[in-house]
Amino acid sequence: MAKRALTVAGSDTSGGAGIQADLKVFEEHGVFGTTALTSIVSYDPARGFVHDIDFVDAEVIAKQLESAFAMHAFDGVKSGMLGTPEAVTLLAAALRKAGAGVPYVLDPVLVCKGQGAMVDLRRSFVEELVPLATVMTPNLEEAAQLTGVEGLGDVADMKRAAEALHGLGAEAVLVKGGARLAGDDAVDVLYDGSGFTVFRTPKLGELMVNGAGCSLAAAITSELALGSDVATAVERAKTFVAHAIAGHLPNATGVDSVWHAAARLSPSPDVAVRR
Ligand code: PXL
Repeated sequence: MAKRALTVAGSDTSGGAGIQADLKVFEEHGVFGTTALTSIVSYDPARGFVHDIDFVDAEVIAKQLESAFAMHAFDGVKSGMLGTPEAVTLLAAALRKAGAGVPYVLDPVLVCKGQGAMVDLRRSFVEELVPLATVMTPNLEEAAQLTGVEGLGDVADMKRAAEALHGLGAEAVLVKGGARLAGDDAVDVLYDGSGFTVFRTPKLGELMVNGAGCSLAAAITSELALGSDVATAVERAKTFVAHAIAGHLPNATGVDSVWHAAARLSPSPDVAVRR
């Protein structure tokens, strides 16, 4: 029988990130996807496509979580843009009720590209969700904000931040440098409490894309649901997303959308993930 995953996240109207990404990525992995929607992101063409976020009421999020967990025994759960402290608390309660056997991937979305900080969820994440995470996937800015380790600029800094987040209770932490560190490689650091794994992929140019972070966390969730260990899940997910980035689709915003089916339909010969 197919494995099942739940994403608790926002809707990205543009199709690259959010639950749109998560469902497409689950499907690409042969995992049955379900959703609990927390927010709806639109883009205002009259104001340079600035993000506009509408939040779903807490009681509506509660009803979705109750439905989803009552209907399915999940093999993986992922969260993305939760948006409000109430949504964080509701998800934490649902995860605790589901029990520790379900892998949970926390993508601690604090900011959206092209948009400043949303509601400040730092404390909620650290107190309520980090201790429940099988893997958490902060980017450099999120890792800095969640740990207070400012200005992460190299692999040593990323290792320190990963250790700090592990110390707050996450089983494993993937700090995503992505293409933002100096050098020819995009670099991510995984820490599982016993050792570090550094993943490198050749940078695919300087381009900004929408949806890479959501897609990576959804791919890790899929791999964990299918039975991979964390390091294998991360390596495969990185390969999947590197193809999705290489296959990016232009749109009017100037920030291209990742192409979630690229690994299957148009894989790039330039993609290589090294440990
Ligand atoms: O990439 C962060 C992100 C997460 N979730 C939703 C988004 C975005 C960025 O566009 O729209 C719904």
